[in-house]
Order: sequence, then structure tokens, then C-alpha cells
Amino acid sequence: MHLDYIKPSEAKSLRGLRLALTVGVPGPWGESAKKMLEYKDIDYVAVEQHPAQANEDLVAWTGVRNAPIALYNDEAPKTNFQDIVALAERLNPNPSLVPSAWNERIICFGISNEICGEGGFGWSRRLMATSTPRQRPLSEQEIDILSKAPNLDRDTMEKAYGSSQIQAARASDRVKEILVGLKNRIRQQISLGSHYFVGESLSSCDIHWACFSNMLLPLPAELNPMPEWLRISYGDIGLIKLTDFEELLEHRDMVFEKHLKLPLDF
Ligand SMILES: N[C@@H](CCC(=O)N[C@@H](CS)C(=O)NCC(=O)O)C(=O)O
Repeated sequence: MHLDYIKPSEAKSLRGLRLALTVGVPGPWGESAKKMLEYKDIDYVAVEQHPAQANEDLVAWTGVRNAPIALYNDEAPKTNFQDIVALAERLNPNPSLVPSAWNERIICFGISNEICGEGGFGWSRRLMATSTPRQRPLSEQEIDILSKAPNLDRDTMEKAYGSSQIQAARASDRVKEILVGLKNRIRQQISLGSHYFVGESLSSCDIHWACFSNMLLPLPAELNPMPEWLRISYGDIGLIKLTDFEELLEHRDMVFEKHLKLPLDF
């Protein structure tokens, strides 16, 4: 099952909602945006963004090289996770993904920032992929799969995703800190009788965690048909004891099974 993409040159002249997404991989920021739109039944046209490429036509149109980019009519392009949630809420307020109570809204966006923001879980996990040495010996089969992986332009990626040496050195600790924080939060919620991060129903931070959890433990191949080389790379970034985070993986399984469309398509 593959999403139908159109090229930036075709999308540019359209109106309505257009969403640039990375073709062929479940980019966590892009997947979150897509899943929120699907959940709210908001139509959009998927626009091609190619991983680690210059994407010149996208840059010429939007000023942005990577994904997701949400373009609604003549409005400025939206790339930040929070702006994309706000746009989705505006285009279809029901079902809402943003809590109506002030304190719950702050917690919801605070949790999402830990997951999607600069310096957060996804950002640090991406940084670990380039800065942490391989953790285990690979089998011959894995070496073979990796040797056939597309030649991603490291130079483009390094320029695109800047970070300091201090951040690279601390990325693994930051990931663990965030995972422990999320685990404690969900445990607290479970003790109050809820299976969601905030209140008693699904909100945007639940979808953010579900989509970003693929950077910790990807969903099985039948639900997440991601390229094998990427699955191997994700499995290899830093040794984290998954049994310490069972509640978080149960949470994401529940969110996907109960609320979101599976299998993933990208
Ligand atoms: N816009 C995000 C980052 C988005 C991001 O990392 N996108 C990834 C996948 S979802 C991407 O486009 N990767 C492919 C590339 O950089 O070419 C942010 O606010 O930090």
C-alpha cells in the first residue's frame, strides 16, 4: 500500500491542504502530521520530499528542504509540529486533539515538545544515529542489506540538522531522561484510570508518541513496511533496555490499534 504523491510543481498551483512528506520512509514528524489529518478526516494532497536530497523545487516553492511542510491555500508554510496541530484543529475542530482545559493544554504541548521539539526525543535520536558508534556486530545478512541502502547524502543531512558537540555527547542521556519522564507520566495516568497522556481521551501528544516510538522500536513489518536498512539502523541506535519502557510501547500499540489507520503507508 503506497500513498499517492504528486510533485511540488503540480501541487503549487492547487488550493486546499498540501502536505510534503518524505517518500518511502515513516518520518516521525511527517507520520504524526499525516495521522492527525487522517484521524480528523481532513483531506490533503501528499507532495514528494526525497530523503537527504536537495529537493530544489520544494525549496523554490516553500523555502524548506525537509518534511513535513503543510501548505494551506496562500498561507505561509507550516513546518513546526505545534503549528501543524493548530492548523488541523482549525480545519476540523472535531474530534479535537487539543485539551480544552488550560493546564491540560500546557501538559499536552509540553509532552509533545519533549518528543518532537529541538533537543527532544526524535531530534536526539536522529543525532545519536550519526554520532553514536555501532553497538553490536552485524550479521552477514544485515551487512548485505545495508550495502544496498540508498546512498544518503550525509553532507546535506549534516548541514540540514545542526547540533553542537555537547548536544551530540548528551543525546543518549537526553533520550533516556525523556523516556523515563514519559514512562512516569503514563504510569501516573494509569493509576488514575486513564491510558492517555493527558485527561481521559486521545490528544495530539499521544499521536506524537505513537509515531515517534518507531525510532525506539519500529512496529512489525506487516504494520510498518519500512525499508529493511532503516529498520536495522533504528534497531542499532544506542542500547536502551526496552523492557524498562513496556508501558510506553503498550500505549503506542493501543493508540495505533484503537485510533489510527494501519498499516502505515508512506
Ligand atoms: N520540522 C521538524 C524536523 C523534521 C524532520 O526531521 N523531518 C525528517 C523526517 S519526518 C526529514 O524530512 N528527513 C528527510 C530529510 O531531511 O531529507 C522540526 O521541527 O524539527
